[in-house]
Amino acid sequence: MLFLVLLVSVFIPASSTGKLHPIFARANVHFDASESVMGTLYFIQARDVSPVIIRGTLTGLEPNQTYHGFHVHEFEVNEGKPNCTAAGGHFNPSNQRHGAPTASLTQRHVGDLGNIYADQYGNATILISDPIIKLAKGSQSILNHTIVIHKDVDDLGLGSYSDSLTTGHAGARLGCGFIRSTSMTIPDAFKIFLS
Ligand SMILES: *[C@@H]1O[C@H](CO)[C@@H](O)[C@H](O)[C@H]1NC(C)=O
Ligand SMILES: *[C@@H]1O[C@H](CO)[C@@H](O)[C@H](O)[C@H]1NC(C)=O
Ligand SMILES: *[C@@H]1O[C@H](CO)[C@@H](O)[C@H](O)[C@H]1NC(C)=O
Ligand SMILES: *[C@@H]1O[C@H](CO)[C@@H](O)[C@H](O)[C@H]1NC(C)=O
Ligand SMILES: [Cu+2]
Ligand SMILES: [Zn+2]
Repeated sequence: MLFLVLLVSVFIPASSTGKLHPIFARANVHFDASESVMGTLYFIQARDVSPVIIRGTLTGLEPNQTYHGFHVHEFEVNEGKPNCTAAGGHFNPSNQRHGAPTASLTQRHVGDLGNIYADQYGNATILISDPIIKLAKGSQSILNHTIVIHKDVDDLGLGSYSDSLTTGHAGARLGCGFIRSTSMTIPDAFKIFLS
């Protein structure tokens, strides 16, 4: 319910918070080096100052593995059969350390979205609101970058591994998808983001 209020509020114009001008994107997520589909993610930013909301379902994750690192990585991948290694490192335009999604811009990579939770069947329902990634033009825009799902949990930079401050020690790349700008009607957006 709280989220519904938040979501409706981002659709309602208020001159003090910038002009309503929703931008949408989607990512067709595939297993690494495979045509096999993991799911579809939708992104919306309602106005320049709004958070980006990510909604979608991913399936086929290993049952009972629970948390999986979830980041925007730097480079484009093929949309039909992605090579997730080719996505490069975390999207990090302001050259910061790896961190938690709740951290400020100087304490995380722009692409650091933390973890997604997969249930005992290996399905993950994603509903994330992030204030740092953008769809609007600018250095923090994730359009034309790639979302990556990892095998292991992201330690948010708090672990003592050598790669905790670069990758969160999140391990192999299970799947990924290129984040492409897309158009959507407002009724369709309500269906996707309020379902
Ligand atoms: C996947 O991308 C990596 C990094 O760019 C590259 O080294 C590797 O050869 C690629 N694999 C295939 C099968 O193209
Ligand atoms: C996952 O955990 C549930 C609950 O503990 C268990 O019943 C199920 O067998 C587990 N599934 C696998 C594939 O390990
Ligand atoms: C997991 O997702 C698959 C694919 O969408 C679906 O067929 C299955 O019913 C889901 N399982 C559960 C328990 O939600
Ligand atoms: C994304 O790529 C498309 C096609 O190459 C290009 O037209 C568009 O300007 C790019 N968008 C951003 C935000 O880089
Ligand atoms: Cu990653
Ligand atoms: Zn990172």
